[in-house]
Amino acid sequence: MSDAEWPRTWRRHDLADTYDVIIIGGGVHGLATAYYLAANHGITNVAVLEKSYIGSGGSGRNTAILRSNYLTPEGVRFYDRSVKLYEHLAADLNFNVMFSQRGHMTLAHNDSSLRTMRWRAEVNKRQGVDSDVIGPDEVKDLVPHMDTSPYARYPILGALYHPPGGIVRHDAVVWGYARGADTHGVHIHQKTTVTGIDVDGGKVTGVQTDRGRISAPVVVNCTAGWSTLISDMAGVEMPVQTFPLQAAVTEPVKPFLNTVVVSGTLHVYVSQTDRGELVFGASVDPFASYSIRGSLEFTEGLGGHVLELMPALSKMRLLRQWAGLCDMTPDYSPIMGPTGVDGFYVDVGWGTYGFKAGPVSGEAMAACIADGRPPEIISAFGIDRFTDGRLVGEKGAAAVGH
Ligand code: PYC
Repeated sequence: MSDAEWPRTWRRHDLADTYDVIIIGGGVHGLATAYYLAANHGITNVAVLEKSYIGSGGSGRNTAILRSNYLTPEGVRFYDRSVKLYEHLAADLNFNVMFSQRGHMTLAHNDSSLRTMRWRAEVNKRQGVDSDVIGPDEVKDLVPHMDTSPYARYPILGALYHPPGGIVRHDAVVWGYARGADTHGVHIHQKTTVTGIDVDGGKVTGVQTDRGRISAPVVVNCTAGWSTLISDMAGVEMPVQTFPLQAAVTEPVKPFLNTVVVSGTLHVYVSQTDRGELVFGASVDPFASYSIRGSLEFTEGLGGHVLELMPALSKMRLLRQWAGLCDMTPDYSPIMGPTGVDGFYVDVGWGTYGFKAGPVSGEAMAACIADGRPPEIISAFGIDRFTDGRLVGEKGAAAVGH
């Protein structure tokens, strides 16, 4: 089949003058919101505006780890709904997203980490999520290459083990939602930059773009990295700071690592892709920035920490490194729902948790827009919690330090 004959996965459209809903951001959150608006609520006169190409932001820069072993009941319920949606996503979208539920292990190297793991395991179990604390012998059974000797510099005292966690093919999730939304009639406009949001008498009326103005009674900010800049355009201030998060990938080798491994103490997480590469990440950079460049400091630190855990990897070569942008909120939970501007909604502040929340966020934001009020599953994540003092602290569930 020549390139010319290859069927387009989503179509190109002229920019219409008016839509019922404009979604800013063509990542998994924006595309999933568009898809569920159309598929679940019959709202199809929807545009997704993406300043670059779809999936070019956080959706294409994450390490594709899925899990629901959070710390708060609100967080566990929310991310568990996402895992459930991911379990059926390939069938729902008729697109192979390669979700591999290979288990997720968070190592404890000291007593206080072990205490947090036990706490998380209890909260998880009460919410019906499969998650438990295991000992060093079980860690060794699951990951034979791990140095579980008590004489290691950072001995492994145990781990929080979460069998439903795993990895997914992140591009496929983006493309699957894009194709699904397109099939329902949603317009996906790539290379379309929003330059302003029009508000009249406290109500949103449309957006300005570098391709012209569009009217809409509903505008949704589904961006990451630029979420404060977009919200500022509507006059809505977000308690968000943006930090880069770096990642790296090695050459492919034979499969040997069948579990996602996280060490918060060593600031590293690693999984092996179906192609055999190891994908690594670490903690967010220690300064606020919009840079998406990798740094030598990151690779040096990463290499040292990975070898503490698995000395056998010393000969592996890193092929690439990159960074994505993380919008951190004060409590490490997202900001979702309506704002003080009528018709202006936000789905932002994802920190390092954004990709795994794509499906549930799309489903919940679509319901919020269609019904005019946030569904129960996101009721704890409204922006007013920062003024009312109802924070949902999820720092303790982070894969690595922040
Ligand atoms: O929360 O599992 C996580 C995660 C991994 C990488 C970034 N966040």
